[in-house]
Amino acid sequence: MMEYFDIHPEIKDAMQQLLPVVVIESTVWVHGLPEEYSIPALVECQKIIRQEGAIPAIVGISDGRIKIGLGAEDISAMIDRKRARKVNLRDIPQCIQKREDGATTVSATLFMAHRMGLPLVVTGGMGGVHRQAEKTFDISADLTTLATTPVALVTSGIKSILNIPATLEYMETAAIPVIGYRTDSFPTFYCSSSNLPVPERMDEVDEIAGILRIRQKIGMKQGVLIANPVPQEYSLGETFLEEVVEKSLFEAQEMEISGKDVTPFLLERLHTLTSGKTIQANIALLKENAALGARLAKYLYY
Ligand code: PSU
Ligand code: MN
Repeated sequence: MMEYFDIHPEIKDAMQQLLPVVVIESTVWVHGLPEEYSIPALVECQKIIRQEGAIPAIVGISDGRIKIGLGAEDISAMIDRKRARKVNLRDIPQCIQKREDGATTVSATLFMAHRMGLPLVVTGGMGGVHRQAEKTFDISADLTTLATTPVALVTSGIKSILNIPATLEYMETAAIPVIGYRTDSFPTFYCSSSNLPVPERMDEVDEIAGILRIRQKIGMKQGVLIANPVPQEYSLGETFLEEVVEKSLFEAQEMEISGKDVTPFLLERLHTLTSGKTIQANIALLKENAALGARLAKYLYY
């Protein structure tokens, strides 16, 4: 298996010494944020993780090699080469075979973390059941992968562009536990709250870590979603957000955007329609998730 992996020496060392490692996906930096924001935000997130006493491991595919522990300069180079595809779980082998660059989504990153024996992944907001999924069948592989991969995922809930109640139902069916960190209501990425309750609320990191440990010991195979709301001061108003989401969804339909292009398109439209407010929220929540991920990783061992 290691034939296709390049593991950064720092990560190798950390794993040998059982130091806390926080795995970070790469699609958000390459396709989810404009470059002028993404690289500084990534540098900031890495710094936060280190300050909290853990080691950041960005995962992606470069020239057909699976990389565990990319640097911000590698992501920047990947953006400049402009050929990084968005790699879902199913795309990994093809990306390797064609020696392409690939930015890994949550689904691909969960898989890689699990193969490495690393217990925790951080993102902004994971994918879910899309609105109108009953017609389009658009359900993110993030969900199906989390249902079958025992890794903890720190996210700010799911994106407001999705069908949130349907995604919560899906997670109940798939036996994915959803833990609200210091929140009673399920956060929806740009919004710190929704009218939907979280199935579990936990206020302390060691309590969450305890649950992860029990799950590992009794051999549960699902991942765990840890929902960490965007900080209040960056949270967008629900009505305003709904308005711009509806508008972007309409545009996507008109332009016949489908498949993996849907999410990046909608994020980009929202960034424009909110004059950058969603970018600020996105960056703020990524930093929060990096910090929480690092604090949590310190309680976990491989
Ligand atoms: N969170 C963000 N920005 C993003 C994403 C998440 O803040 O760009 C990406 C993640 O990589 C996630 C992907 O896995 O969107 C989901 O895409 P889709 O809906 O096509 O499965
Ligand atoms: Mn999709």
